[in-house]
Amino acid sequence: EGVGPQEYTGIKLRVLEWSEKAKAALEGVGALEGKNVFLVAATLRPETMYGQTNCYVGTEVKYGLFQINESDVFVCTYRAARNMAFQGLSMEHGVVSQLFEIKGSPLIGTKVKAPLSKYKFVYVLPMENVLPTKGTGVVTSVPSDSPDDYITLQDLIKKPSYYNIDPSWVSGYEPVPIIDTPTFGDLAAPTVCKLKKINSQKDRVQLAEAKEMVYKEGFYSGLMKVGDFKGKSVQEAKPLIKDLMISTNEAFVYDE
Ligand code: A2H
Repeated sequence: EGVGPQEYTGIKLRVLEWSEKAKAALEGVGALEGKNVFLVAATLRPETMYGQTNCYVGTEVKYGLFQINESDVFVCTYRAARNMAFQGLSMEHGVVSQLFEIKGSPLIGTKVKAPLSKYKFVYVLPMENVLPTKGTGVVTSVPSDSPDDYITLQDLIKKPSYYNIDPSWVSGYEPVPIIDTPTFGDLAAPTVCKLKKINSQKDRVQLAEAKEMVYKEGFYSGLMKVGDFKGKSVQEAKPLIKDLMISTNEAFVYDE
């Protein structure tokens, strides 16, 4: 980190139904009526959005609901909302309009619509290593191509009660083969996690190595297996898929 500006793609995951706890907490926040509310995830890999199976937040991370424009409310960290306000994404330059503050924990179990995903809806789930100081504090999960996302999902499948989640929020959400690679096949993250015998999201060092291996292989040798740019290389498809989601108002450029 700290090597200069990073360009992320902000992905808008529309809230379809709040969790029971979020519903209770947000009761009486009248400003939400008639608004589209989105959990906003920051990604470096927009071309992987076809493989989204869920969305992660940190249970202890503080989020806000921010009025972004007439129609949209974003859920992200205050830090990210402030950056967005200085990048021309708010109604008034530099002005943050926070409607409500809420921790990650009550957001768990919320149903959202993930753009380009084959799943009609996905759930908001807990991840231990979500940094409040990076991106929006919301991570969209692509277990086929991100070792962190894959191993966290495995943890949740193995120990739903420990993580306080309903098993139905993870069952049926298999990793989706979206990118073919010569070395690790079309489920690169699960393959590398198995090769390196990574057991849980607590194996930080191993995971960092796995992340590097999968990222390089996908970026330099990956071919899209699905979607609008099927057959193209990952390098070619990345900006095209980013622009496609921007054109449908499902994504935006976010720098930090
Ligand atoms: B990436 P960098 Cl498929 N805390 O998106 C922890 N991780 C975060 C985060 C936060 N607050 N905000 C974003 N991220 C994740 C997709 C993906 C990502 C794939 C493969 C690798 C990968 C799906 N998750 O990242 O430190 C987000 O996950 C590996 C580099 O700014 C984001 O992109 O380099 C990436 O980390 C940004 O990490």
